[in-house]
Amino acid sequence: MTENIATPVEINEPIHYDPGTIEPRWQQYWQLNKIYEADFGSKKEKFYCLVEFPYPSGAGLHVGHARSYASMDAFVRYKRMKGFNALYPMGWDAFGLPAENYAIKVGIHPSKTVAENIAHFKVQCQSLGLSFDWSREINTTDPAYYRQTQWIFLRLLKEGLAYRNEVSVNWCPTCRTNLADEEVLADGMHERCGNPTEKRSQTQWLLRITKYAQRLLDDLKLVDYSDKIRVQQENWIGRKEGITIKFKISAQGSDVIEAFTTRPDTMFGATFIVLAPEHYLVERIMKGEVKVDAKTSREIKAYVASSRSKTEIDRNSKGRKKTGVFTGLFGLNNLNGKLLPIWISDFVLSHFGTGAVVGVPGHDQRDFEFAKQFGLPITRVVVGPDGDTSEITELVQVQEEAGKMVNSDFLDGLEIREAINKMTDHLEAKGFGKRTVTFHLRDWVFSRQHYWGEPIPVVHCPQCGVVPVPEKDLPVELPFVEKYEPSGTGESPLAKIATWVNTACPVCSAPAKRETDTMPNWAGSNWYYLGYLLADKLGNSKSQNDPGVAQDDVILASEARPESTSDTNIFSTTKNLINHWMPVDIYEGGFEHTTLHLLYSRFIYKFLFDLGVVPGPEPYAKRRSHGIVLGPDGRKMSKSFGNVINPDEIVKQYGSDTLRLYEMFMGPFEQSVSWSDSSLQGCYRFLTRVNRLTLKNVTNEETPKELLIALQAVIKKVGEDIEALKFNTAVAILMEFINGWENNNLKYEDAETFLRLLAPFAPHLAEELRHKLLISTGWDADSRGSIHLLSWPVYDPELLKQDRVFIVVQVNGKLRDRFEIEAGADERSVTAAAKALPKVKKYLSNEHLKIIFVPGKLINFVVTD
Ligand code: ANZ
Ligand code: ZN
Repeated sequence: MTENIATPVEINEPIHYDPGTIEPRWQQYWQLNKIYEADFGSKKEKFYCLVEFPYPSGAGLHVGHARSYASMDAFVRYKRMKGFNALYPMGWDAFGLPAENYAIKVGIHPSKTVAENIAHFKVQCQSLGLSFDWSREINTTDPAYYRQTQWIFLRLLKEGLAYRNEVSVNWCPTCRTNLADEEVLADGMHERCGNPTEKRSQTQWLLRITKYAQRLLDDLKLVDYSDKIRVQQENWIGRKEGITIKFKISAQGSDVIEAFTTRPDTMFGATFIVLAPEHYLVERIMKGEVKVDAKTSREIKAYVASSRSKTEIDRNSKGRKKTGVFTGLFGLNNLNGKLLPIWISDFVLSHFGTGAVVGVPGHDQRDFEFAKQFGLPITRVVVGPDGDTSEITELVQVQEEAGKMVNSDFLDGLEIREAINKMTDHLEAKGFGKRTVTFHLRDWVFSRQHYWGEPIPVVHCPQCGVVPVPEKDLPVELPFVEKYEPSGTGESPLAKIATWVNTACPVCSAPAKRETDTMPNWAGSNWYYLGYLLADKLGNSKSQNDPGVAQDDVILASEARPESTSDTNIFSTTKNLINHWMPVDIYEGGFEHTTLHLLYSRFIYKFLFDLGVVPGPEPYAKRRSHGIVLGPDGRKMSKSFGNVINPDEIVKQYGSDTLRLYEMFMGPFEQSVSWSDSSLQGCYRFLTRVNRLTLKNVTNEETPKELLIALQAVIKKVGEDIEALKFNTAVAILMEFINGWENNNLKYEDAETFLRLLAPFAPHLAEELRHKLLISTGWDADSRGSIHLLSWPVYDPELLKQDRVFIVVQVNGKLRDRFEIEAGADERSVTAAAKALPKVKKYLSNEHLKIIFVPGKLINFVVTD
């Protein structure tokens, strides 16, 4: 590998930092020598670093992508130098609406725009010098790739985890398409087009993710996610323990209502029952199966119709004006024989609990608002703060966490917690209710009525019903279409291609029709971390969807392909590979994907685990997320604000090393940061100085002791900081170090050590300078290959001990003393030394001492007495 250096560096170049010349040269060298390809035959310890693969939009790579990719690139480069066999792959999540919408607008086939966008993204990634292993590139729209996506779907179907059901779906009248909940913003607008959405009912494919809800929650214990991410997962899963209570409906035969509550302690305070407009009893009333008078029936019908257009937030928020209709019916409270009027109101959600609520207006704010609106009685059953037992009249209601029960028969005097247990036991013993666990998580609506997605591989046969396409016939390829417009009826544009839709039933050979729904754009990213491992096995099959092929003579690759004889399950033939590389060691990406994509891919991975395809229950051992890069004005970057920073421009002006370094230096990795040109220029100046110092201040004489000691501290700190994803402080200490270099010379070896430390952050310049060092000195280094294949420097602990710093000691923020200690000293030893100082000691009472410690700099004792 080291023999064929493609582009030797000229020795007599001027001392001028010219990234525009050196960067493309080294990029080419790295690529030719394949230095970043993971070794799939290696016995070295593996390290799998995953960053979220982009949707290749027309806008190209933005500085947010660059923050993630460059930082993790530094991390991976460091791991390689630490001796790991690292895998850092990249690919394209290329199905989805934008390409389709663009096709509708300008009439260019999505496969064409996607290919162009990918080419552009790839050039951008390469111009950043990212060390991706391009030999494992994947593309979710490649038939060879989505063949596996379809295979997973068929297995889900086989296990009863994919099913069809009539569901209430979000409908965007503008895009004329159905949407998943997560595509609808909090204000009810469609995430992509910004227009209002509605609800309507349609048969859809769903995945039974709820069956995995408990495991998705429990297994968070097995992984290392940052707290914020873990909490997002927990909240979305939303496990709640409570009880479902039965209420007989008076004068209506056998009908009962079941209501889910987390507060059975308050049941003596129940004064009404409320049903969601979608509740089955409401449906029965409207069909005339449950009798109410004609006027009420009309009112109910009108009310149910009007609630259709409201969003969940509109319906359920506290403080919104409550609406509703009284049904004229009553439910029996078994506890005290009281009759509770049954109302219908849209603040009750159909898909949470049982879609029916016991109204306890004394202690639940939405119930309170409802009771006020309709003049329903309000009963106190929990004693308020300060022993308040008066009637409840104020508008402000709290759902209390603690308090004693009143007006509640056998619960009187008990604390809420005890009362909940006692009541739950009582209701269960009497057969009035049943302990229930509910989840916020819903089954996942998995079909879209769109063209640009993976076809769902089933056939509808008039005799046999829904028939899966046999695995050997996968992939079911997307045909080429000329018209992409949604049909507007809610059907996919695929429904209009007769030659594709009409097929034979795989079971009985009778004429049958293909499913025309496609998968949502989350489907391909469910398993892409495995896709990289199989990239070569997936083959580089090019799509047959050549835009030049006319619609009528569509040829599907699956038809043209000879009868497949091999194992249809690629996963089983690559088991060793998967067992070796999984789980992903670290997964990094934006916060916008830490709820759904993370949950969906965890679910699919668990399913694959149950099938025996993967070695463990969790795909990602560790997950972190970077903060957003905001515009220079502190606002989110957006075309409309005119504050978008284009990475290409920065690379052109300053070089990619400066951009990379700056994106790591800009602030703590997990925090959002505003773009700063002056800080960017500071990074450029730093690299310019490194360039000059390496070419001028290097000799064959020993490095001065001070500087050598300082270098040991840098080795230690940069390594520790990278491990902790503290890229900004790692860069800061490199910057600090060169101040000491300015008036001194470093010996070759030590200069090279510094370059090794710089290599993860500024890979081009580090490579260039080391190369120049080798050539100009004739010095025989241990290897003449790339700096990125050298080992990470090791510091000398003896020398490090001699590195001393001054610590400032404060008490309540006031300077009291300072003292010298070895640079790496930890909080415990610094605290002990500082406490012993006479000038400090006299201010410290031993109790209530809070310590603020800034390593290497300061300790502040906060005495609160
Ligand atoms: C009686 C009660 C008394 C409730 C009380 C609360 C406080 P949280 O509150 O988030 O834990 N609920 C049940 N099903 C519902 C539905 N389909 N739509 C809207 N609200 C519904 O969620 C549980 C509570 O939400 C339940 O407990 C119920 O109100 C309400 F002092 O029942 B509770
Ligand atoms: Zn059939």
